[in-house]
Formats: sequence, C-alpha cells, structure tokens
Amino acid sequence: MKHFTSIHDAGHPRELVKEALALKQSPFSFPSLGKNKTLGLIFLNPSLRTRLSTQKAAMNLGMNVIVLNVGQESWALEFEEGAVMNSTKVEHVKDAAAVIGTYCDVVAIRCFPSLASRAEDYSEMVLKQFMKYCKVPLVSLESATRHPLQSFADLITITENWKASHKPKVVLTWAPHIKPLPQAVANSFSEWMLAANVDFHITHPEGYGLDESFTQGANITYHQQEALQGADFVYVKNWSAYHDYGKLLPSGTNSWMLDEQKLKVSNNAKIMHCLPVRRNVELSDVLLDSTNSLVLQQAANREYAAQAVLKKILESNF
Ligand code: AN0
Ligand code: CP
Repeated sequence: MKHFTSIHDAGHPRELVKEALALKQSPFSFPSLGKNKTLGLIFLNPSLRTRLSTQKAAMNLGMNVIVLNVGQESWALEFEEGAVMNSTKVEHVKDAAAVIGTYCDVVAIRCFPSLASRAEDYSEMVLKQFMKYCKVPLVSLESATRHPLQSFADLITITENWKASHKPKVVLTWAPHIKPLPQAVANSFSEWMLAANVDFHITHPEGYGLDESFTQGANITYHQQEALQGADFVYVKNWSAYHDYGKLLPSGTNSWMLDEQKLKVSNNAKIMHCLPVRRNVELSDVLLDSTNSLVLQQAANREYAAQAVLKKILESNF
C-alpha cells in the first residue's frame, strides 16, 4: 500500500478487517515497525477522533507524530497554479507540502470540501496537490469526497456485531442537521458497504441523492420507514445536497430524525453514527444512549483501522 485515500487502496477489505481485529487483540505486537519514522498529521479542519486515534495508532507502532493545524497555527495556503499572491494567502501548497514532505515519512491530511464548487471538490484538488508535492505516502483523514478510515472502522464494527450466516441488512439513513455537511462520510460508507457482504440500503428525502458513482448497486428509497423494515444496522448521517450542490434544502425534513418509534419495524437494529452528533436533531438521546448504540465502539475501532493502514504503509514502503 502506497497511499490510503479510498477503498481502492485497501486491497481486500475483508483481509484488512482481519488485520485490524488482530491488532485490536494485540496492539503492541509491532512496537518498532515505525521506529525513527515520522507521521505528520495535517489538519485543514477540526477533529477529535481522527486526530487522537491516528496519533495513538502511530504510537502503538513506535512512530513519532507531529501535528499541524493549517490556518490557525501555520500560514494560509494558496492552491491556484500561477496565482499572483498579493492577497491573504501567504504560502503556496507547492512550497508548504514539499517542506512537510522533507520532515515526514508519511503524511496524513484532513481537507474538507468547500461545498461551493462541486467540480473542484469532486476533483479532490487539495488532496491531490498535497500528494503531488509532499512526495511521501499519504493517508486521507477525510477529504472532500471520502472518509475511508471512518468507513473502515465502521466495517470492523459491523463485522464484530454480526455472527449470523446470512447477510445483515444495513441501512444508511439521511438525518436533519442545522448546517450543510459534506457528503464524504455517506459516499465512503456506501462504497465500503457495497464491497462488503451486506444487503445495503440508502434512504433520504428527495433532492439528497448522492453521486451515483458511490452508490451504484445500493437499494435507494425516499421512504424511510420502508427502508428501516427488518434492518439489522442503521447508520445515521446528514449530508448536504449533491445535485443542488452544498445546499440544505428547504423544509419538511426535520421529520427524518431517527427515534425509537421509527425503529420498531427494524430487527432490533444496532445504531451507528460516526460522531460528532447533534443529539435530538439527527437522532434521539434515547437511541444514542441505548444498549443498541455502537457509536463508542465505532470510535474505538478508529484506532485499529488507522493502525492497520499505517502498518501496511510501513511494511510496503520502508
Ligand atoms: C463532518 C462531516 O460530516 O463530514 C465530519 C464527520 C466525521 N461533520 C461535521 O462537520 C459535523
Ligand atoms: N468521526 C470523525 O472523524 O470524528 P472527528 O471529526 O472528531 O475526527
């Protein structure tokens, strides 16, 4: 594995899940694999779980970790080729990323979409520029269109909670939110579920259809109750509109908040959410605090997802 920016870098997801579960059993089995190797965690946006779990995963492998919050603690970056830099942007990505690459053996980056230009976001302009100029293995910590370490942790969590021989029914349900959020978590979750051995369904209000290149093969419906029927796992997530790009569409969608009543038609479904969650907006306190909630297990598994990925990168590049 050279880079890890999507499921396409994961090889066989099932094998990677096995690797992560083995690391969960024995996280300190490779204490010197990362000796004298430095991981740079570069954040263009806020984070709690990704920051801490990736740092811990690297430390479990004996790596050194340095963290940079771009913008707050460093210079504002320019991304446009040939820009005349006479305004607020202090440093070009081609200089900044190249410098970061001289200090780091592996770079991991969080770069959310602008939600202003679909073409620019879906071209992964920022991620690609960092990859081009830092010239070392690159790990996505959520880019404009995907959040692969989250989806990997989600697949680990589903694997741990499903022992039956038939496929589980997994439902991704759109949830209300107070501001427009990226489609990245939903895109990635769809990609990983379609590659896994599950019966995958997506439900969302009209106007919130995702980019079909991520959802081809999923069962998609505007009827939330119909989708929840017999569900074994329900993944709750807001995303802004993809077609009317980056928009929160007007009215009528608050009724999409998930609660106990709606879940009665499910197969005593386990509840999933990547966090951070807006309680009693996206889903009810009762569900989040219930024994069916897997949200803490998902967050805990972020450590082993990151560790499995860093282990593969260390083994194949150094
Ligand atoms: C981000 C998102 O929806 O992509 C990060 C989730 C891991 N969420 C928020 O900005 C609230
Ligand atoms: N789930 C997740 O990526 O959380 P953070 O945004 O806190 O890292």
